[in-house]
Amino acid sequence: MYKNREVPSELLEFIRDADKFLIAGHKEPDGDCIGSQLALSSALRRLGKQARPCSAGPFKRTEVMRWEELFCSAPNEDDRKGARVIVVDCSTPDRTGGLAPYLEGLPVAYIDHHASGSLESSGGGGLVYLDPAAPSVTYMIFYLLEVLEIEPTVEEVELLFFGLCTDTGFFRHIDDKGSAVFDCAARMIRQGANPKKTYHAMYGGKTLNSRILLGNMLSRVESYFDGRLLITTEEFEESERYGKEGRDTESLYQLLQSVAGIEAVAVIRQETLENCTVSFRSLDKIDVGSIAVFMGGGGHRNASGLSIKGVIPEIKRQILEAFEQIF
Ligand SMILES: [Mn+2]
Repeated sequence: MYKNREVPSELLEFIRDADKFLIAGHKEPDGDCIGSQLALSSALRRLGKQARPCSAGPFKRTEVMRWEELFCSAPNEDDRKGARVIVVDCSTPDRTGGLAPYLEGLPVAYIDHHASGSLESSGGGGLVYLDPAAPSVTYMIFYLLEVLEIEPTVEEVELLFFGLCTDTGFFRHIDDKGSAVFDCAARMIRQGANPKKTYHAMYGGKTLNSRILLGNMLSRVESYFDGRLLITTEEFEESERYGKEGRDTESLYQLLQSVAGIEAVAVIRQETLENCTVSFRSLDKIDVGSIAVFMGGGGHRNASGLSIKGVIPEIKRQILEAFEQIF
């Protein structure tokens, strides 16, 4: 079923030949990361194996907060003894954040779909199953379970569908080459996934403060290169005042990307007095993945980000310089 994309036999052996796993993901997990970790853990447990989902957190995004208690943030000696690690939705140990020291020295396999992930970049070695064409890691896991001949439960398939919906922006990012994604979605729905319920889980439940912050950030948008690039910022005082939990970057992107003539969007947040995060989104043409890599981050062609030392005005200047090369 998984056309042209064979699950590596090494990964199948890695899973079949052991009974104890830590299922890790990247820090600041999103729906794809959480959905992958929980569905895979649950499926492995049904095979009679031990599988413990681990995450350094923080669980900032509204849509994943409800699962925080299922994750272990500091596996102890008992948890680690004889365990193998499967890391999802990233392919370098540092992306697991505070979890990395706990995973050191354990055999590890990565399952990822980020183009910037690679064998060499996985640092300490380990097995990397990378498919940049996959719309989400849950999509890869859906087929992995099929190859392992594990029929997913309704709960597992809901989690896998949730990840697929998260990473595709509820299918808005799928283009004319994406029919396989809908084939997969149809199968997930036949097995119990519910798009209406998933949509509400993804986009409902926002705080009023998150709407107020959205308004502030919209009112501060600056337009560059004849409106092809829009930049907005979140000041340090705002993240203190409104809380990071209320962030709704997806809605912000949606609003900004609906502006006529827009090709890319950059959001700079002053996270601490010394550090910012930057996230980029682009429509088809512009490769913001390479811009993020150039600035020390990573991601996809149309969605990327980084964490960087400095204050907003100085980082804005760097972003403008980077875009000047391509515009
Ligand atoms: Mn993902």
